[in-house]
Amino acid sequence: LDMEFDLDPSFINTKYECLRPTTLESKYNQCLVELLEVIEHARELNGEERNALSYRHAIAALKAYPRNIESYVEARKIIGIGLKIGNHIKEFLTTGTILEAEEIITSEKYQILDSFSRVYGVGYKTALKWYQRGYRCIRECMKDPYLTHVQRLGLELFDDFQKKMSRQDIQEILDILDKTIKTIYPDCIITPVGGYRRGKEFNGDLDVVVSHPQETVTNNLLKDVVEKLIDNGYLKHKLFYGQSSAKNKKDASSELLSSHKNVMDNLDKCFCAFIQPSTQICRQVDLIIAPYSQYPTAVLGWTGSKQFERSLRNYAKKERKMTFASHGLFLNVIPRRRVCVTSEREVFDILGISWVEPEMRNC
Ligand code: DCP
Ligand code: MG
Repeated sequence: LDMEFDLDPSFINTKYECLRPTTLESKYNQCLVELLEVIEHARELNGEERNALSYRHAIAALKAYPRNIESYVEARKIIGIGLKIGNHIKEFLTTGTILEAEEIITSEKYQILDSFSRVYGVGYKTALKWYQRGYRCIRECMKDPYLTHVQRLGLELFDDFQKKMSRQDIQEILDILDKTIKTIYPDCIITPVGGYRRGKEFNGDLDVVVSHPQETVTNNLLKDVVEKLIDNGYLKHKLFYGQSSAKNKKDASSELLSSHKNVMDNLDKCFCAFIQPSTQICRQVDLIIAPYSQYPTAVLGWTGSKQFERSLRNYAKKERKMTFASHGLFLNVIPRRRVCVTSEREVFDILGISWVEPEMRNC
């Protein structure tokens, strides 16, 4: 009851992260957040997805909380912080740490599963399988006789993909993409999204939405762009190429798509291993093609964060009876009806959500 009065009004206590502006790092409860992130990740590696999800909600709420949490009672007033996580916070407030998180960090099994799961195209299931086969490092996994093509590539590119890109590294790649794409289609619109657009200093990959004012041009855009990038020697491997619609969900690419990007749109895309000329490091570049009419939702859907996108989809569905996806906004009537949008802002307006700057979508 007292909460509403003595808190910064920019903090909204809600279960929907998309209603709440969140910066990259919490000024306040960062240490607590980092410990809870360890437990969340351990749950994820253990296949306890629902449990992991409840940690993610709590973590997001703590990141957005505008002051240091000082008591258990205060913590429990926050939506998303229940008994379990409340108790972790109590322990943190009295001992300065969370024993379970400390134990996870030092556990050898966790460290190994964590590194396996960071291999491109590998989710917790494959990571666990490799662990159970007795492999303890990336080099040992490479000898596995059952590797898929993408897993082998992921293992070979592991060291390069682990290296983060500075904003300058990303600018270099964006300049190349811009020049290459515009020699074929001068009017293309090339928009960096993902963590880069949210202002992250260092990024593991670069996500780019490519569109063109002429709707029909996008039909062949992916093929033409990818061919050109190969011809020019930039694109070394295609990690995923095509459309990832619901019907592909059960095929071989399903773990790849659910581990790397849980993409639920049917936009053309190519996940590339891209040689950065100045460093000769292989970088992960994800190209997403959007027809002009889907460009606003593609940019919104690929800017993230993952938690922001998840909450946006849930908000649309539960509060507005709509479906939000990167390929469009729909009314959930029978038959489903597309709502035309011409800008990212318009999507917020239609959903009845206040505009959130990309830099504030870091939940
Ligand atoms: N995305 C999503 N749901 C997922 C995965 C991705 O909505 N399960 C969207 C939002 C992400 C964007 O795609 O921000 C790009 O995905 P990345 O995995 O590249 O995530 P980020 O760019 O946010 O972080 P980073 O690349 O630094 O890991
Ligand atoms: Mg990214």
